[in-house]
Amino acid sequence: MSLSPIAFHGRAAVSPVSTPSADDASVWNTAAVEALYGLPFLDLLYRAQTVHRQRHAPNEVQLSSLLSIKTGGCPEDCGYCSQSSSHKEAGVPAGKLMSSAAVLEAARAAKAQGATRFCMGAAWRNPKERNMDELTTMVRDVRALGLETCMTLGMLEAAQARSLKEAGLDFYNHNLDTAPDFYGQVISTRTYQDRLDTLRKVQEAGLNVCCGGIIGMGETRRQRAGLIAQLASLSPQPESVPINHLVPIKGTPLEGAPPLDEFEFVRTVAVARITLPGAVIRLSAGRESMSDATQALCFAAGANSIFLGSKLLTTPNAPVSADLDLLTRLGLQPAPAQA
Ligand code: SAM
Ligand code: DTB
Ligand code: SF4
Repeated sequence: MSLSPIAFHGRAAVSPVSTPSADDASVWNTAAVEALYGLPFLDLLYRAQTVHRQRHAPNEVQLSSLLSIKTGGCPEDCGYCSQSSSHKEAGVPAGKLMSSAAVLEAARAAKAQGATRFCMGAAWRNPKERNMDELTTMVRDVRALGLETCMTLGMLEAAQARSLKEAGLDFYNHNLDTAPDFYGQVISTRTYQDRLDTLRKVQEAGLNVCCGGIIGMGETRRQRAGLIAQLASLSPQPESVPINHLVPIKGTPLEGAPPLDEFEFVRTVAVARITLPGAVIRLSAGRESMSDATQALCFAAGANSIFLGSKLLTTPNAPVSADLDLLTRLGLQPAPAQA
């Protein structure tokens, strides 16, 4: 039996906010994005769900798996991160780069669990030349399993981005993290411009860009809007946009960040969906402490990717069985590979 849409004959009206057409990034300045945030919650969700259905399969969620291939001892001082050598109290010891054989084994396990993309993260400011052979071997091996590949290794030189692309890398993750006017309160060891420069090199190498940020670090709503406006203004817009909820980690400067209203997080997902209509929006860190209902609202707001696996980089993620159960309860299907 097919169901027809429910007609509504009452006082129908969605609150007015002009919606720029398609991917017209130039119109999404901070004020325009902040106006979206200010919509009544249900109007915002309706708009986001409408955009989502125009560009994406409505009931599909992309499944990625994450592995820390080099943990801890990072020279950067990102205030949220357990892996910075400035945050020893967080208790994450510095490790060495994993062997490509061990990475391949982890990728096999991720595929068996249902992931279609394997993301490899390293606690580096940037990869060294001496690491490149091992990194390109990892990419080739994981690609040969039939998985999409993603890496996040810090800043890249143009030649490094090209080598990774030639090896078969599909996506490079490098986040803007927050708005330019809040950034300096979170990180002092590299600039916003450094990040934009790496993103340009990644894009010029022909890699798909995965770029997003963290919500809940004590930023204002205007600063959240500032982050989304930056992401929406990237040209071309990123193919993948992780929206992380801060995981407050003991021993980091942001361990005591003020709690965020969960609806504000859902609003951020919706605003990202509307302003980045073609991107896959990844409901990224922080799901472990979210209720099933909040996650379902995030899917309704246009999130269509999650990390599957019981660990992120250094913090726990929801158990695989619980995630697969949630998808089943919501009638959501794993999406086919994107790249
Ligand atoms: N070192 C590389 C870099 O920073 O570009 C790659 C790894 S880094 C851990 C990747 C991203 O994870 C960061 O940009 C940040 O957005 C996110 N992240 C790290 N710690 C987090 C936390 N405690 N809560 C939420 N997101 C976090
Ligand atoms: C991203 O934006 N989020 C992921 C991935 N890119 C590498 C990392 C989340 C890390 C959460 C904190 C941790 O486990 O250390
Ligand atoms: Fe290093 Fe990345 Fe952590 Fe920043 S987020 S301290 S660059 S591992």
